[in-house]
Amino acid sequence: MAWGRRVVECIAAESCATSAGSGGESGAERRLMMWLLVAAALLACAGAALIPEPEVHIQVLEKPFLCKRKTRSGDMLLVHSDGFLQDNGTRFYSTYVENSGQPVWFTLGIREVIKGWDKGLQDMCVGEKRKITVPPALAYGKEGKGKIPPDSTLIFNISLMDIRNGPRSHESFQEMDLNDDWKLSKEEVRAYLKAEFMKHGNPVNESHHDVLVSSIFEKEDEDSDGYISAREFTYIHDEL
Ligand SMILES: *[C@@H]1O[C@H](CO)[C@@H](O)[C@H](O)[C@H]1NC(C)=O
Ligand SMILES: *[C@@H]1O[C@H](CO)[C@@H](O)[C@H](O)[C@H]1NC(C)=O
Ligand SMILES: *[C@@H]1O[C@H](CO)[C@@H](O)[C@H](O)[C@H]1NC(C)=O
Ligand SMILES: [Ca+2]
Ligand SMILES: [Ca+2]
Repeated sequence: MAWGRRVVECIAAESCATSAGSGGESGAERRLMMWLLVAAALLACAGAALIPEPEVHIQVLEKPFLCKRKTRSGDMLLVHSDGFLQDNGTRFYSTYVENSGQPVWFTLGIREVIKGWDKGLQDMCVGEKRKITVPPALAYGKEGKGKIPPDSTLIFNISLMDIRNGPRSHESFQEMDLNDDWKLSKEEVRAYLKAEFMKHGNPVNESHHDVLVSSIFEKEDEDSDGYISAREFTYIHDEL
C-alpha cells in the first residue's frame, strides 16, 4: 500500500501544480479532473494489492524419523547450504567450500540472513533437508550482490545440523519464570526489569517500571490472561 500512497501524493502534488498554472479552467472542470485523479490513484492502489506477495517455495527433500523440536524465529540454526542461480544453475555459495567446510550459525527470523531464509527455514527439524526457491524480492533484489546478478531467483539446498535457543528463547524465559510455572506474571517481569536496571546502575523508579510492565503486557500478552506464556514470549511479532 505504501506504493499506492506515494502515487496519491504525486498526483496530489501534480494537481496542485496544474490548478496553480491554469487560471482559465472552471471550478467544475478542475473538480472533475480531481475526481479522475483520485480514481486513478484508487485503481493504482487496487493494482498494487493484486500483485501477489513474493513467496519462498519449499520442497522437503529429507525428513528425519524423530523430530524433538522444530525451528522458529529467535532460534539459532547451524546449517550446511549450497546456493545456485536458477537461471543457469551456477553454484554461487557453498558452506562445503567457502567456510572451510564448516556449517554456519545464524539466528532465524531477525534478518541476519536474506528474507527467503527467514521464511523458508521455519518449522524445520534437525537432520531435515530442504530445497528452497527464493524470488529476488526475498533475496538480493534488483541490485544483486557479488556473484549474484540483479533480479536473480536463487535456489538453496539446506541441511539443518543443529538448533540452539537464541537470546530470546528458553534461557531468559526460565530466568524470569521464578516459580517455574511456564508463564510470566507481572511481578516476575517487574522483578526482572528491576534487576536488569540495577545491574546497569540505573536507580529503580517504581512508577516507571509499572509503565514498562503494562506496555510489555499490552504487546506480548496476546490472549490477555495476565500472563506471558512461553509461546507468547518466543513468538516474534514483527513481520518478516
Ligand atoms: C545440495 O545438493 C547437492 C546435489 O544433490 C549435494 O551434493 C549437496 O550435498 C547438497 N547440499 C546440502 C547442503 O544438502
Ligand atoms: C551463469 O550466470 C552468471 C551470472 O550471469 C555468470 O556469471 C556465469 O558465468 C554463468 N555461468 C554459465 C555456466 O553460463
Ligand atoms: C519515574 O518514572 C515516571 C514515569 O516514567 C516519571 O514520570 C518520573 O519523573 C520518574 N521519577 C524519577 C524520580 O525519575
Ligand atoms: Ca511464572
Ligand atoms: Ca497470555
